[in-house]
Amino acid sequence: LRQRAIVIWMVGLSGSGKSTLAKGLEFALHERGHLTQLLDGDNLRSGINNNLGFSDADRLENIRRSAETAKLFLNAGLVTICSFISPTAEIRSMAKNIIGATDFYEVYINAPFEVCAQRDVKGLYKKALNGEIKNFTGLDAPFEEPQNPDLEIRTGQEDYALSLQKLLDAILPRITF
Ligand code: GGZ
Repeated sequence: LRQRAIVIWMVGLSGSGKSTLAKGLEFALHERGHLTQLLDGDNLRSGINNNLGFSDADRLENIRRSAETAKLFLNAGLVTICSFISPTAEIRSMAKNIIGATDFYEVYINAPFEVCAQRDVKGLYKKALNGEIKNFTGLDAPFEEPQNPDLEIRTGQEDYALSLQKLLDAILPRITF
């Protein structure tokens, strides 16, 4: 196997399509013989980050540990796909600093708040809008849009197949040589 390892850091609101695209990307890379590791809120917040919530400080620590974990997989040679809301410029620059700019590829999964709230796959937006969840990203917790991502995918405007194709087209040349 020949691959150049990088960290693909996917940023976006809850329900924007990060996890779905991350899983689709991982499958497509596996089909091509690549070795990958997927890191997301689900597998890290249930384990090493299980003492963290959604305050600003906890999100910063969540991303710090997640980026350090991603760096270990990067250094082991895996294409490491990270899917975290990563809501602020501060959080994202910390992740980039931990991983190192040359191996960090930032993808903004851009779907408007209204679209994510409309989808509401997990019912979280309904709860947040009813005041049952505090510090919800985009509502009463900040989401600063990435100003200069390496790639932007507009899942509100294009379907899954096209989004995944754009992601693959951008990533494959960066991990093959
Ligand atoms: C945002 C929340 C919250 C609050 C629970 N705000 O769509 P999901 O459910 O599966 O993904 C979201 C996940 C966000 O975790 P991250 O580790 O990616 O966030 S961060 O980068 O900001 O640290 C959502 C769920 O957790 N969730 N409460 N208050 N999302």
